[in-house]
Amino acid sequence: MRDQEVFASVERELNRQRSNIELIASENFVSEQIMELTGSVLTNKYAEGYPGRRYYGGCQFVDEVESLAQERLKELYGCEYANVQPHSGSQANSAVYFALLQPGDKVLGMSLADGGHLSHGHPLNYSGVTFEFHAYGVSPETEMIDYDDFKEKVETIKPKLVVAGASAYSRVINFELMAKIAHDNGALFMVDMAHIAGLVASGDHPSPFPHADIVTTTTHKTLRGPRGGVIMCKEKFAKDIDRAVFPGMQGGPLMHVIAAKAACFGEALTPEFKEYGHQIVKNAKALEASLKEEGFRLVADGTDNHLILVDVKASCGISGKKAQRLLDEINITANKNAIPFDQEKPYLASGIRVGTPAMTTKGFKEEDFTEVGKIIALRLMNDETDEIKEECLRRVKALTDKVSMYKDIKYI
Ligand code: DSN
Repeated sequence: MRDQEVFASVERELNRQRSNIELIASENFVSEQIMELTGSVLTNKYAEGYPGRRYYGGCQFVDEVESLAQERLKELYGCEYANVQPHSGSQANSAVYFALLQPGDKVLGMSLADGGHLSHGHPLNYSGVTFEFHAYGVSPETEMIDYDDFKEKVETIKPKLVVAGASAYSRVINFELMAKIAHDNGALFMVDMAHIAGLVASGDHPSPFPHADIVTTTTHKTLRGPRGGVIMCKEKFAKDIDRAVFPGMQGGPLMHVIAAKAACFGEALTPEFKEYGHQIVKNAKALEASLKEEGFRLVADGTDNHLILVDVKASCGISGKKAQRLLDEINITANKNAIPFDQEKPYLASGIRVGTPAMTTKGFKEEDFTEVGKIIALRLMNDETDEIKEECLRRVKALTDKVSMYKDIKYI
């Protein structure tokens, strides 16, 4: 019997995804083939090990799927080796640390407060608990990565590993320079390109290859695949990485997700994907211009990629938490986010993070994002009145009515 209770909630979520303007920079809308593969019979199969070297019988077809995913990923980024088994980005990162480091080893990663990620050494995260992480960050003047300070830290701390990559950073990251500084000082250089993986694939952000020794990414952000992670590396690290993922960190790989990853990499190899990547950046520039025109202060004065950090505290005197709620109420979904040197606690935060990937997938163009910026301003720059709320809801609906997604899907 079909579980009506669960499907009813899923149907409500489907409707939310249809009717909202989705601005969470790390989210996207996958293709129907990717959803179909994620829900396929491969969910039934155990396949501990790697293609051709499994601990279970009956793996001949999942071997085909995993090998296809590996080959496509290598082609997409021009890397030497790929492990497509990590269940998530955090698990990909933990496997890299497990492969390259001993507990207590020194690592240098970007501070979460400046746009980094929990798994890059936050004291409450396994990374910060297990290894001696130090942090680099952004300059107070430009709010962009302070490469002089980074260099000084690499030279004085002498980390075994340097981690680049961010989850709330709107400018280009100079992987080439960071790799040179790391390598000149005897450190390995790893890039977690989760946020920008799709932009690297489309040529809209400089590639971490061939500068990095190891690259990790999630597959569900700009890359627009199923939820999951992957690790790419030079051939000389392949054995250690494989061993660290299985049996080090994980047991059976999620073969249904790996099939969806293979399809995602296939999609990312098409000319249409390149157009989508270019459009993400064009849309972000349009949103940047619109928000600036409306008087918002943007962290680092704007964006080069898919996301913008808006200082709502400085721009309209409210917390990120309140801005998130006000936008939620007009069907615009974003997340509160700390900004560099934030005076607020992270739960309140002074900023919101907005991104263009999901609505670019739905078909929004520059003029739509110009209007999104105006609606955000109308809602956040004014008193909380029913009239303004109604006007914003009407203008959001006018935008979302122009595009459609998952129109033949029905859960109840
Ligand atoms: N939680 C993700 C994000 O929203 O950026 C990073 O893993």
